[in-house]
Amino acid sequence: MKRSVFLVMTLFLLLTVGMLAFGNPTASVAKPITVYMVPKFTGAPYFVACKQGAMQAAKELGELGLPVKFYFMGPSTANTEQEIKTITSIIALHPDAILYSSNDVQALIPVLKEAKAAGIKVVGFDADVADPSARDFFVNQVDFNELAKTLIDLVAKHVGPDAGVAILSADPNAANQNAWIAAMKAYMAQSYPKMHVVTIQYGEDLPGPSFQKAQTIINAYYPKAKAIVAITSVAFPMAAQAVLQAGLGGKIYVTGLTTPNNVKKYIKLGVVKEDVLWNPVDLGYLAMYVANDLVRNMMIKEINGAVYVGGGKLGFYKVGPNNVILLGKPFVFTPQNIDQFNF
Ligand code: RAM
Repeated sequence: MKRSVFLVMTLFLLLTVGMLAFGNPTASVAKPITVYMVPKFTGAPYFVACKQGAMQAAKELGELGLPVKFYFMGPSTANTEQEIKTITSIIALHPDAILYSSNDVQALIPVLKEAKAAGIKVVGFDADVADPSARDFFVNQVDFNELAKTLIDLVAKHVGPDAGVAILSADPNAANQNAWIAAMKAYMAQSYPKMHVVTIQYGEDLPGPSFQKAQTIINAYYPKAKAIVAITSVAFPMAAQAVLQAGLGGKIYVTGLTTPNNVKKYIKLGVVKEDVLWNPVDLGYLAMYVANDLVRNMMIKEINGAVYVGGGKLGFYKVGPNNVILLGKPFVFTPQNIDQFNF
């Protein structure tokens, strides 16, 4: 970032916060804003971590004189219909912003548009919908191609460049998982032309069905598939459990995306060697800052037209095409580092 741009941003932030917190003797604290976070489902450590990050940001903003009333609401397990109902009920409460992670790439579009039409700022995080005009911004947790490279390089390293791969996904209509699958296939074709996807199974982000689909992979596709890449936080521990129960630990390489606490046990048992993710706490934190900046009109416009958003302690983020803000890079948890993390 150019030094002048950085200086302008710093000055802007100091002035805004200074004005809101100290500058106005009659009202040193701004009017509270109300923000609802609607995850795909509430009952998983992954989304609890997102919630923690959002709460942290809300607390910080409050301390800066920018109070936020924060609510976390959604279906307890993955369910598109319930998610739509939740958002419909929230619209009736007229909040300032809704943060969503969509179970389905299409089905939420009308209800998000309804929220926007009602004057509510709509910010996606984790999983988007297909129509960018249905929301204001989307906070993307990780670059699709970097994530694909990280997962597929691990498969190549442990199983070989010609490995048969079984993918265990979430809902067949999940935007994030489908984008990662496409990126993994493209990266395989480019870097390991003999590697191939043997099957894709969908466990709907539910523990029971994910476990069953992992068993299907083991019973119907092993040894053609010697790697399972489980790309939902719910499915990965289920796949590890299925491989353990089948007595195939070390024979089928299992990796994927989940919170570290979900796979510590399997790492200790040697069934899992690596777990890949990003920081879900930071994801919720950044999404909350984006909502705040949007509602309070605190986005920063640079001279050449680029827009930046202030992400609190995470720094400034440039808004990309289609109003997507990229959080960062994938992180690999290994037997050596996993005990440093507790989420
Ligand atoms: C699940 C959800 C979420 C995804 C993580 C990795 O909990 O499907 O959208 O980002 O896994």
